[in-house]
Amino acid sequence: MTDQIKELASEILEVILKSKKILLHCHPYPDPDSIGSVLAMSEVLKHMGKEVFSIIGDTEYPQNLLGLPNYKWIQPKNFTQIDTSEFDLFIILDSSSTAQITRLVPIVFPDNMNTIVIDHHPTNSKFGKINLVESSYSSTSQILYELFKLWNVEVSPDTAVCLFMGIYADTGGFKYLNSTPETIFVASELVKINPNYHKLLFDLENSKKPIEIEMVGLAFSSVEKYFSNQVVLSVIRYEEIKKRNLSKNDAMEGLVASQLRTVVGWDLVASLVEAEHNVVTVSLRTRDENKFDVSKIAKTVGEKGGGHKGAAGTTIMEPVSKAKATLLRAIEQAFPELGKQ
Ligand SMILES: [Mn+2]
Repeated sequence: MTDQIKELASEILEVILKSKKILLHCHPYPDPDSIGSVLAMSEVLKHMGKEVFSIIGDTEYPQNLLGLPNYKWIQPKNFTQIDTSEFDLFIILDSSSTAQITRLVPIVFPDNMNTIVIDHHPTNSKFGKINLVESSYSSTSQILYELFKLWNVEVSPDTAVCLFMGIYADTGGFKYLNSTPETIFVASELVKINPNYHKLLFDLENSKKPIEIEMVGLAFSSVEKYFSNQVVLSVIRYEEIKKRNLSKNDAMEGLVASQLRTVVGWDLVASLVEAEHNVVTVSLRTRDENKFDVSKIAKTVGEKGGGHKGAAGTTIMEPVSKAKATLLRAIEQAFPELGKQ
């Protein structure tokens, strides 16, 4: 537990206790850490007698997380569809910038609404009134567990399994370097409270739709290699998306960077999907985050980029061939050693 958490825990609790109606949101394409931390925080706040309203945000609720307890608490609304004047507090979880709240409009928080950011992304721009950003933590879920302990909140089985799923997913099942003894200790405490996580993990990893496999196939067949095969890209052009009449959600299934990374020697990989005309979503991964911090690329290229050393993403507003060139230039500039061993 860090000194910062200990210091901010009481300050955050004080603001919560003073608030009546609290807003929570999920970031676009929400993962188990986003959803899990929102559901866990919801339950704890409800227990404190607070009125809580949680919104899914810009994208849909993921099919592979329908087994999470109380998922119906999350309303199918985005930030533009709510009346912010009703809320005195917005607790912003697992989001490194306001673009992770909504990409539909620029965000200005009204004066009546206090804001608390709780996150673990090192690229977090600390845009809240209170900012608890712990970049050494595996997940927002892990931060929440420690906060709840400091608040003397009893973690219920529902809350426990939501936090466990967040930690599990954000550590890649305890495989990433962000998984520490502390992470596994917290996970173990959560599993003691609720040991029934196996079905949820099965559903998380085995809820694919046929279109997802088709998109993966499309991505794999588009692989291009650069810098002596150390850099590998998969590229899906807008024509392919249009031809299939895909939703943006389905198009994003073509982001296969984590699968490209499984190949020995493909040290820095990126997956590009032009889901809308001249809007290219880029997902970056590396096999060696100490050598190739891909969040540096995500931050310098395109818009609204960010993430972690080993896994990051950004959006480039260019036709896909131009976006590819922009990306390769940035990679070469950031890591001139590529292709030269
Ligand atoms: Mn997270």
